[in-house]
Amino acid sequence: MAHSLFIQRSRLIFIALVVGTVLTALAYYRKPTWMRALLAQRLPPLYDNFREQEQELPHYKEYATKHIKYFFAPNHPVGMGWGNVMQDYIMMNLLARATNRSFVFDDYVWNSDGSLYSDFNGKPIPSRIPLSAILSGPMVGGEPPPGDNGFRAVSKDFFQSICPYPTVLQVPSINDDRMGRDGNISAADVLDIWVHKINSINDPCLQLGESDNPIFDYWFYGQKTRLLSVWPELSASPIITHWQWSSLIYNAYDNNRHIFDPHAPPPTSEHGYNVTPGCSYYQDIPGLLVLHVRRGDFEGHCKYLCRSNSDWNAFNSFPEFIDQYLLPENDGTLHGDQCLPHCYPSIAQMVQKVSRVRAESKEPLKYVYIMTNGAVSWVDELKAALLSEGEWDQIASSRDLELTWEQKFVGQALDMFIAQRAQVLVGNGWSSLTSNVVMLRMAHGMPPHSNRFW
Ligand SMILES: Nc1nc2c(ncn2[C@@H]2O[C@H](COP(=O)(O)OP(=O)(O)O)[C@@H](O)[C@H]2O)c(=O)[nH]1
Ligand SMILES: [Mg+2]
Repeated sequence: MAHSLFIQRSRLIFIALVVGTVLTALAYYRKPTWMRALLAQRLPPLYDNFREQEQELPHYKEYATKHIKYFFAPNHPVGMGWGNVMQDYIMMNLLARATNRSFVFDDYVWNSDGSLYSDFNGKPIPSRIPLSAILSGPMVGGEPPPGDNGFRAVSKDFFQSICPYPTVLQVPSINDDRMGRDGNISAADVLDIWVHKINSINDPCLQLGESDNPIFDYWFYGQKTRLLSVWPELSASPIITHWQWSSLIYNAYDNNRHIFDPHAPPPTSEHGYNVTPGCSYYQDIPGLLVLHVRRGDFEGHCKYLCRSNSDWNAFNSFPEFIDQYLLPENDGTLHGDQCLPHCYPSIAQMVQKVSRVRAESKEPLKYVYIMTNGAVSWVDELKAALLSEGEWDQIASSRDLELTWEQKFVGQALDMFIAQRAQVLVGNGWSSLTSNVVMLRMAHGMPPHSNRFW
């Protein structure tokens, strides 16, 4: 009896062991990459040190006892690329400033369901990233430039501790048809209407509706004629004049400099994290041509953009630029025929454009850096095609960067910073990521003709 019980138990243990091993192996080898990463305990970073610092900014003590008015827009776009989110952050900061309120910053939120991690094409990513892991400077509570009397920004947590019961302004109660997609009121006029409304509110604690659409919905940025109206105000705002990336980005930049700036002198103390206008971080890198090559989701997205006759994004259309996009309706061409080579150019089309841009550049271009979300093998093909058409001292891409685990998930900001310093940039007219770089380049005095488009 005891003997057969022993055999039974041993069998059970054996079966459990086999099933366990098979399941683990299956999970490891067959499950999506994010599951493997999970099993390997390579969970995405949560940037706790950045989050902690956001809660301890030096001005909080003083602000807690002073009568200061705040403006919080909790309705930044969610589940969208950093380019779109950055646009809303900038416009909302402009509004806070125009109404003399302290700007309240939140995270870069991919997924607002309260989770720590989300699945992005089979890979785990952080659901939210503290904004200070991407940026430093005035947007995240940094000191304002000398002589500026604006209030410093505060974190959402600080705002909520000071303002447990804020006045909530619902966006649809102010945004009307004139401000809508088919309206014709300019972005500057929309801001004026909001400034007027906010200035009529005495409550120092003010926020927009949490689940409202942003005041400037994403399509607004696709209507350049309406958006460019804010340029005078925007380009003079400290948020843009003193735009700064995070220490994480500057660190990644310094560690990878040989990839996009092969003849750079070794970093000096000037390359600290306190970047101010005039410091070399704001100047161009001689000989560097940066190509923004939007791949991935743009394959399908460009077809939609072309079919719907969409215009170039936000700040990609300064009248001084060499490359202008004429909407097909204005010249009678079929949408796709005219649009796709600019939105989703083939390798051959890119090689041709690069040759032209190089020939037209006033300064000699020697190195290429391809900033992209394209696949490694495809980028290799592009590199080879560029090299077969012209001699370059070096061609590298985003895929050649060596990034720490924390830097990996904010890599787009490093690419933007590199593009900011290119001698010449070829961008994608429909991309908000390109537009944000072009906007910073224009505000920091790069020549307009150095901004080119596919
Ligand atoms: N690292 C890197 N990521 C990019 C690049 N272009 C696009 N991406 C990724 O794709 C997203 C694109 O979305 P978004 O920033 O909204 O720009 P848009 O879609 O081009 O308007 C970015 O946030 C990045 O995650 C690039 O050049 N470099
Ligand atoms: Mg986008």
